[in-house]
Amino acid sequence: MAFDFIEGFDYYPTAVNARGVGLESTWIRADEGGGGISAMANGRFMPGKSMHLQVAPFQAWWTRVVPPSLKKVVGMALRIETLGAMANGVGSRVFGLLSQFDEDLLWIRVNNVGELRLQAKGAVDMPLPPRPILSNTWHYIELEFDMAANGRVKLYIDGEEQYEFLGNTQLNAAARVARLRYYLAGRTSSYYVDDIYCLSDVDKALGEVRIQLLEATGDFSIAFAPTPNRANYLNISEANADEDASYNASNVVGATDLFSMNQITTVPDTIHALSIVYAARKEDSGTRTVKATVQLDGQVVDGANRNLTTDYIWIRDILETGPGGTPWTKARINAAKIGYSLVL
Ligand SMILES: [Ca+2]
Ligand SMILES: [Ca+2]
Repeated sequence: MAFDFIEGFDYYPTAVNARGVGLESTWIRADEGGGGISAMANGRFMPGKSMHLQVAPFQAWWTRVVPPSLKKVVGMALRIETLGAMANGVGSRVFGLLSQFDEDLLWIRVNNVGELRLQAKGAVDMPLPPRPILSNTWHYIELEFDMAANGRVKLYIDGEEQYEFLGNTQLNAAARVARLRYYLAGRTSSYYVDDIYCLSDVDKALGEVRIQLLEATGDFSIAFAPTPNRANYLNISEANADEDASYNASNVVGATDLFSMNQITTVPDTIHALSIVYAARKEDSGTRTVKATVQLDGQVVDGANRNLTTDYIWIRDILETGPGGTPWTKARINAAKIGYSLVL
């Protein structure tokens, strides 16, 4: 299993951050008319946030670039505000998989009575048994897509298998699944998205996924100097990174800060991955490298080494197992100390 990304939206202070100002390679908004089309809203589970894609007087879409691969598994929570505003018949486009050349590979459409349909290659309709999507209700939708001459599309709604297509799903030999896209459906209906995951090169959907934000709630062991001079966790535990207003700094190779985190409450006791998000920059002219690090039961597991620039960069690591390669559990996440270390 290889996670392309996990997205709960809970750490974005504003929609602007989710649309590309914060983390690298995040969502990119495009439209025909300009203006804001999305905002943060109450999440599927509270506390937490979702992204609200709001009606605009023009066509709009919202794209995420992912590593190109022939196989993808995508899961998402979706809540359409007013089904009656969707198009009749085959319905309005809501979600799509696209190639690295922006070619349409697969669309999810929803019509005005809540029937969900798939269209492959932008044209071939795959009629589904009617399975109504309800207005203003969270549904969890998962797609398994294998792009090949002997390919496959499988759809789950709320954990139940709804449909499987076996056949040619290949657009052309060069195409890979490389973009995920939400469409502001037919300009007429707003909707919310939350708890998205994307996997490469696997066959099996994870089942309904919930993502919970954990923040540092106390210092466990610290080596970085805090600015201002207060508990280190206070300088880094913030939804909106405040850059040089409050931070922890060190020029000592090996220096490590570890924090205790608030406890998981809403997530079931199967943990697919831990995603660590942080922002960092360097001040000196030489190379500086940092890594995220997790300590548990006297063992550690690290994120990738990251070279810093003099401007802040947002960094995200996804750790699919804990120290020693041991699967995560709720108890192990709750016991873990999480932080960062200066590598160089
Ligand atoms: Ca959320
Ligand atoms: Ca800060």
